[in-house]
Order: sequence, then C-alpha cells, then structure tokens
Amino acid sequence: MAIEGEYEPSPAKWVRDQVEQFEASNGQEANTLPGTNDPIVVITNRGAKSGKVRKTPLMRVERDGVYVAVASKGGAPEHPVWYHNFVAHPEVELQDGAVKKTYRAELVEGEERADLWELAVSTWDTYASYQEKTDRQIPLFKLTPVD
Ligand code: F42
Repeated sequence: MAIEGEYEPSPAKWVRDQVEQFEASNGQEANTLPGTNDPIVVITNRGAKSGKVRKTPLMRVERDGVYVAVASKGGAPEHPVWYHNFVAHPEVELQDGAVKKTYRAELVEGEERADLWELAVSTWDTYASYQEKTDRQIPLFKLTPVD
C-alpha cells in the first residue's frame, strides 16, 4: 500500500538533495553514496509522532529480495529518528533503482541479527567502524516484501 500524506524532506541538505535527485531520475542518478560507487536505496516511512511522510536513503544491503536497514547514523550515540518511525509504522516502501515495493520492517536479534550484520559489513565495511565508535548496538531491520 502506498504511503501517502504530507511529505517532510530531511533537514539535512545532502540527504534532501540525494532523495530529490534520486526520485527525479527514477533512481537512475544519485543512487550511490555521494563520492563513491556504493549503491543506496531510498525508504519512505511514516513519522512516529508527526505522521508525516519521510524519505530516508540508506546503503543497499540485500540478499534474495530481502533488504537490511542498518540504523548506524554514522556511529552516533543515539539511534536515528527513522528507527522510531520503523518501529511505530513497520510498513515502508523501498525504492532500489527504478523498482519501488512495499516491505514490512522487523527488528532482528540473536543469530538472525548476527547473520544480517555479517551481510551488512561484507556489503559496506564502514558499518564495522561505526559500531566501534558507539556503545549502543546498531539496530538492524529486516525488510521483507509484502505481496
Ligand atoms: N544512515 C544510516 O543510519 N544508515 C545508512 O546506511 C545510511 C546511508 C546513507 C546513504 C546516503 C545518504 O544520503 C544518507 C545515508 N544515511 C544513512 C543517512 C540517513 O538517510 C539519515 O539521514 C540518518 O540516518 C539520520 O536519520 P534521522 O531520521 O535521525 O534524520 C534526521 C536528520 C531527520 O530527518 N530528523 C528529522 C528532524 O526534523 O529532525 C526528524 C524526522 C522524523 O522522522 N521525525 C518523526 C516524526 O514523527 O515525523 C519523529 C519520530 C520520533 O518518534 O522521534
């Protein structure tokens, strides 16, 4: 189901610009982390408190059609705000290139988390240094397609 309502762009300019260029080109431009060849996806989510539509670019971590959203926020001491949005409203939309689908986001723990963390770090090894920078355990959401 499409996530509709008032769209509130990110207050961070580089993030806002990335989403704007990604969407304007149907995912053909601005589809990597700026200055790198590392692919990103854009996840539309709903604000936990405001109910507004938010769009969050994240690194593309994928296996067999399942994606992983890594709440790293550059190794900051606190979770990114979108973490709370995903918990409150687990139905999200993920755009990978030109393809946009609905997914259910679920926090993973234990062995499943360990497996998906390995996938995340083998996809983008900077996540490992972000984990070293912070005392919190970086949360991982598994995103499974909703038919
Ligand atoms: N961040 C990651 O954590 N992991 C990644 O892999 C990642 C990759 C990435 C690639 C490209 C790129 O452009 C950005 C990338 N980022 C990555 C950064 C990511 O897109 C986010 O900007 C970052 O994680 C910070 O997330 P944030 O949700 O804390 O964003 C802040 C800047 C933000 O938008 N804050 C809003 C604000 O107005 O201050 C709040 C937005 C919001 O959702 N508010 C909620 C609401 O109800 O509307 C309140 C929710 C609540 O309950 O508190």
